[in-house]
Amino acid sequence: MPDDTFSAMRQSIIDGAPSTAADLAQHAIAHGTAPLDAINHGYVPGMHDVGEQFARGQMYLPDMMASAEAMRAAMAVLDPELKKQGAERPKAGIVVLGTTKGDIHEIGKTLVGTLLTAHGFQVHDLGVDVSGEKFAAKAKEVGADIVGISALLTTTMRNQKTVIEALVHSGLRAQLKVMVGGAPVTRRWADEIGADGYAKDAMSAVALARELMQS
Ligand code: HCB
Repeated sequence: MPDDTFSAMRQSIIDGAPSTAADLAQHAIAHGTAPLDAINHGYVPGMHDVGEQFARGQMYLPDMMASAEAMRAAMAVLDPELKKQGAERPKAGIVVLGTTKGDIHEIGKTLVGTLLTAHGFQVHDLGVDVSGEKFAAKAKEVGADIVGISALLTTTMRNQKTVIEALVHSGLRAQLKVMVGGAPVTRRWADEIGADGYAKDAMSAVALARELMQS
């Protein structure tokens, strides 16, 4: 895929243009581009630009919402392509996934879920604004091997710890692994709150989940 297509994808996110973003995704698939390349080299860099412009006060909340819509439109095209691969694989493990209480950022968490599914994991996505109790109840219900907790705000990162505490209180902590991620999250933070691992992006989350299944 030529670089100018990746930059058009990036621009469609910055412009908050869902139909352009979706058309470019269709075009990429029709021309044999790996969906993950389109995500990693086109759309995600666009989201990063949006975040930086927002931080500098050059973009406002409605712009950021429009960009998220464009990302969703692209993912609606790419998601089924990514998931197709998962149906043909043996089950790699059971994952319960969600974004912490007070946090409505879902794009990164959903992408992690899609790639885990594409790599054979059975994923139960609880969505956004999820309490520790909900994580624990779902993990118990489905017999989770891994709980994946996303947080995009410095103010909601601490709720990752609350989820781990809920898992301890419900007696589940020793039976499963916890992985954390999200833009402000670091390996150091993961160690500090007693998570089993940290992943910086969706592909690393798949590698980490595989590793955690072996440990
Ligand atoms: Co939002 N927002 N936002 N936002 N937002 C951020 C996160 C800021 C960094 C922007 C900035 O200031 N530079 C900032 C947070 C600052 C901070 O806390 N330090 C911020 C803010 C301030 C806010 C509001 C408070 C703004 C306001 O209302 N004034 C508000 C919060 C609302 C709330 O949650 N209570 C808000 C709202 C929004 C929306 C609704 C407009 C929209 C979200 C829409 C949606 O998700 N449906 C939004 C967006 C889109 C962003 C940015 C621009 C992009 C986030 C994103 O989708 N990134 C973001 C800027 C940024 O992050 N650079 C900005 C792309 C994905 C692919 O990356 O990092 O989410 P990711 O996920 C990766 C990775 O972290 C890892 O894998 C993923 C895939 O590669 N990963 C995991 C994630 N979770 C994992 C879990 C695991 O177990 C393992 C790996």
